[in-house]
Amino acid sequence: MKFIHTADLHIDQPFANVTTDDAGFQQELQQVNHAVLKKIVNQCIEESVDFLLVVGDTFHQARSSIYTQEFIMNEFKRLEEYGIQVIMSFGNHDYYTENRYWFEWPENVTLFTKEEVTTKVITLKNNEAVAISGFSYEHQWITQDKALDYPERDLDTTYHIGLYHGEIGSTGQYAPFLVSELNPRYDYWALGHIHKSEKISTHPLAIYPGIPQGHTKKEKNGQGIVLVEVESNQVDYRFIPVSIVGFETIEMTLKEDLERHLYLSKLIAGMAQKDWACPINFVTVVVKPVTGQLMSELIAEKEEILHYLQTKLLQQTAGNIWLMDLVIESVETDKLIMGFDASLIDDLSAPFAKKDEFYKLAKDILQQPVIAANIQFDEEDVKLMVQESTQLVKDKMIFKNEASQ
Ligand SMILES: [Mn+2]
Repeated sequence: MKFIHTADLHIDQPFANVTTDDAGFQQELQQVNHAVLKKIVNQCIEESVDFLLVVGDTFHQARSSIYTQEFIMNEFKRLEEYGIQVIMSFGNHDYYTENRYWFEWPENVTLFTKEEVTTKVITLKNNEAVAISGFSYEHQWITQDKALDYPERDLDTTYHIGLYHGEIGSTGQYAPFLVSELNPRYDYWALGHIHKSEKISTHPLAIYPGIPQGHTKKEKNGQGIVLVEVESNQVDYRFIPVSIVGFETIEMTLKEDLERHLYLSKLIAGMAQKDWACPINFVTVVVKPVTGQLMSELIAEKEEILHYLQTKLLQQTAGNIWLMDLVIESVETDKLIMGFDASLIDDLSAPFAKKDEFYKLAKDILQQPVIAANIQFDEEDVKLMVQESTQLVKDKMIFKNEASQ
């Protein structure tokens, strides 16, 4: 038995913060999500798999666009021509509602549409039978652990696979489960929901494929698909990257003796000449100025410098690089910020860097239904937010201070 496992395509999610008015580039970006699904379908055909498992959050929206629906169904039909089946469940983003789909799902597609765990049996070309147990979201949240609802291994079929879209933990809104609860007699647990590629257990083999295509800089660790081969008791797997847009962060240093008229060209050349992994790369550049003077100047003109570099890089690399952000690193100086030591700002922000304190402060906002449905902060987000706002306060104060001198 050979199959490809994917999840979390989020196929109608746009790329965040692409502010360019370069129409060609915008158009190229609009094709990316579709092109990623085409790559997955092509892989299935090239590897002559028996079936494709799609474990939730195929659509980013519960109400998906008609064009997107048609596109996906046509891609699945392409698999039908090769006798490849598709087994699909719905996640917290695309939770299943009947009558939301304007086309008939192709005949090679088997859907899980119920929140209860059910089992479907499919037959492979060699006549071996595979039991597949799983569930779909019918609501945005599932607070119950579903792992213990899975049936015993089916003894009448050659293989048994579990589909599970959810998070690891003892409580949570996304069908929280414990790894130890996954039935060890299943041949494979196909997981979804976590956007990072990770094998969470070897016996039984349980894998999060990660997101095939990230849409924000936090989602840079997804490989997206797993190719799995099971022969009697032997299970082999490998991740296959399919992303078209990559997210990268690089550091560049501006030395003291570099002449002013070379700054911008040095930044552009440094980025344009690098070997990037993906056809399109969303890059965050951390600029390390060596003097406090230069730092203040860069900060003062950051917005315009950023816009200039974005435009030039898109032109010079024919859409290979989108500069997401310039982070101007602070320079350790003896200079006082508005009469205070620079470390004072760090001291002030320190309490908010603690997770509990942040949630206490942001509780009212985070409990608003619209926000709760769309925004979740993990520890890393909170840390980054505190860091960025601390830096912002410092930048403003240093600049004001220097301007007034
Ligand atoms: Mn999800």
